[in-house]
Amino acid sequence: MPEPKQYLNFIAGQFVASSRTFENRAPADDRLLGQVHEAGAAEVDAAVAAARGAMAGEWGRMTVARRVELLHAVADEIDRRFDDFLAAEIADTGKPASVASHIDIPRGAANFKVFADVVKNVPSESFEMATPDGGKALNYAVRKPVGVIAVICPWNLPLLLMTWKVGPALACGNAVVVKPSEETPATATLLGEVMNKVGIPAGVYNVVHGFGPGSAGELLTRHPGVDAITFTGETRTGEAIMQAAAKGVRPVSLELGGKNAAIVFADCDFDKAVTGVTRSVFENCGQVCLGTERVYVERPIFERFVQALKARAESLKIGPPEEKGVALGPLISHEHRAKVLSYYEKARAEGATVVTGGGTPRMPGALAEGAWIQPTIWTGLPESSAVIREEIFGPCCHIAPFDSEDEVIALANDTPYGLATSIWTENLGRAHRMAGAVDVGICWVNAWFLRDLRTPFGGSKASGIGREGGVHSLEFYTELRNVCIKF
Ligand code: NAD
Ligand code: 6OD
Repeated sequence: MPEPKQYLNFIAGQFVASSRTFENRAPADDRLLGQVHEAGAAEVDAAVAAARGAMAGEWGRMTVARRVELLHAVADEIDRRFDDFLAAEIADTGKPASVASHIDIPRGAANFKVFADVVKNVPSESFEMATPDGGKALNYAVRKPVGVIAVICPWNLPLLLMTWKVGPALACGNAVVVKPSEETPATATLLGEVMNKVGIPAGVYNVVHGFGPGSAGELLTRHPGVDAITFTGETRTGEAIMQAAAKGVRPVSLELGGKNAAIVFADCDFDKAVTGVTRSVFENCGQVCLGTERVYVERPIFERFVQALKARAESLKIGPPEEKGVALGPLISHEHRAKVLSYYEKARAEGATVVTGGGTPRMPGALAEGAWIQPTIWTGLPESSAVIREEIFGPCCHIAPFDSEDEVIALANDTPYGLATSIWTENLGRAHRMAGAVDVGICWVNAWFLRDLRTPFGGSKASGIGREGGVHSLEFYTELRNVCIKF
């Protein structure tokens, strides 16, 4: 049994303890992984001061070429320590090693390389103009770092979503203070070791641990030394962060919740659609913001599709991260399981047909203490049901039939959220029509969670503000300055 770890804050290149700690437990079996050092006002002040110091020092003067070189070195060092990152991520989240080793950790490294290359290659605009006195002026735009960026992260894809912000922020020359989720402190802490190893100057990357309200999250987002806030998490938390950002008129980038629809037409490639929807509903135990919780299937294939998805759900092997063939880990915590199970109860109370699941699996030995849950499918609920309207963030979906494009567009768009949709059809014209009609930031056709990091990523309506990815990240992480020279 390994010794419980100490998850320390990382401030100005040093690992820093604090007087208050809280437990980090593994969702797979509730074992104690270690003690997390909660940052108070003193640690948050120190982290912000370290970041400001870095901006005023070597980092602020560094050439783009050197910054790019360093960020490539960060990615290479994550790759070199792949097994350490993998072990840390699967202990904190309980997700299958097969998932974390294909998605979370490789993306953790890629996020540094891709944005370093974007910054290296991005052109700037220039306009020559005639002036009233018969002369000329040349306008050109230059990108400057914004300053100190607060990065507030969720627990579902901890390294991936944290580096998705830290990569572009650093590539653009900013310094960051990261507040990882209280549920998943490990990989952000480990990244501090990587930063020191490759020679990122002290203060460029800082980590403060803790909770949201009344803790490190709120202290950081309210801190006057923070110039901008980038946040991924629940829509309600996004509202609180936007209020904090209003003081000082600081920019926010918000990647928030979703209630995403999958739309399956009778002309789809049936097996591909079933495989795709199985992934979009159940991957990461349903804890992906882009995941599907509402499935609409064209009536001629409705019954066949429900039975096929049921068979797939029942074939998913539930088990601990390292076990071969496991497809479904636990939920992140007992608290989150209680929330998801409350929706399982609501579905029953509202008269759903429970096609499969609806409860918790029996797990052997120590695993019986984990936050396990059954993959669940419902049919027969009215669209007004809480299960169809509210984000659950678990391995579950409701399936309803539809009869026409217009009907399914109205159903898919009838939600306060607007994050992602996946559409399954072999009809090209229909694919384009539907992609134009659904009110979301990301629309996949015959795919799901297929990512090209150069593309705009974000949500409409209550799913977020702003777009990140490729050059779109530069819009948030840089100030674009126009220089006008008369000659
Ligand atoms: P959460 O909002 O509960 O917490 C996210 C982070 O915010 C945590 O670090 C938390 O400590 C911090 N926080 C909470 N209250 C705060 C406050 N008042 N001030 C400052 N910080 C505060 O979200 P979660 O439960 O960690 O993640 C799940 C949610 O995230 C789901 O709603 C999911 O849809 C969403 N999500 C969205 C995206 C996206 O790209 N749109 C990606 C992943 C997750
Ligand atoms: O792939 C990404 O860049 C991204 N931001 C994914 C978000 C997943 C949400 O859980």
